[in-house]
Amino acid sequence: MKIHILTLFPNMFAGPFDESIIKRARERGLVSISIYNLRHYTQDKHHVVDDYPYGGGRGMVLKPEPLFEAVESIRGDARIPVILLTPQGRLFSQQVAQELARYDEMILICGHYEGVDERVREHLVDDEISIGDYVLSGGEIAAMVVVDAVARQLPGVLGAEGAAGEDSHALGLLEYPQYTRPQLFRGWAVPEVLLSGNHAHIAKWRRQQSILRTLRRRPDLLERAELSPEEKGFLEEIKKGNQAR
Ligand code: 6GU
Repeated sequence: MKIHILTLFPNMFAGPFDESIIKRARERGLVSISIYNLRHYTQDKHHVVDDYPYGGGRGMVLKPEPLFEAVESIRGDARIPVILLTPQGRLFSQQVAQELARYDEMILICGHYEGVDERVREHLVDDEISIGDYVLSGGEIAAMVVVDAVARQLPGVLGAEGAAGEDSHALGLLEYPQYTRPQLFRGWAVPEVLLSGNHAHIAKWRRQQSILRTLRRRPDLLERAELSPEEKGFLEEIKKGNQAR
């Protein structure tokens, strides 16, 4: 997959894509990430990218020309989806990450200031994404979040770390508790079942822990989770127990 990122702050991207899983994916040619400085797509002497809002009000608005110039120079005649990162976008999730992972190529625009000229939304952008209900100083960190979550979905990106299909949220449940050595740390023991060597017992315990944890922390997720009849029974039992207490 080819990802193009348009930003006023290209230096912000030094680092996150140069470590760990994304670094390896880039080195192996599974994903390519190109960063473009919007200021390079201005035509005026002072490389102005923003201006005052018509009608007055606070803040500055990103001008349409550099954004159109940049997108058109990247895509030429090709049809590449253009996604604006903005707190007004649809909420990003594991499902949206899976959806974007199906593209061969995409262009991400990092919004800034009080926003972008509405004509960019209407005539250039195909999709708008927000990573959560809070306001960031710009779309850059959101773009990094989207790129990381999408790249993990691409075939071959996760090696020894396992498959993205097993990631928490992909299954609609939170991850079960993990332990490593030592078996006893400051008097706190690792649950006996994990030492048993009985893989069926371990798998069942982990599923139950995932269900418990999801019920306690994110009951909203349980509605989408696929549970076996036995697991539904388990869930009903703990719900009953909770009511009794
Ligand atoms: Cl995509 N941009 C900004 N500026 N703030 C955000 C966001 C995006 N998603 C959540 N908050």
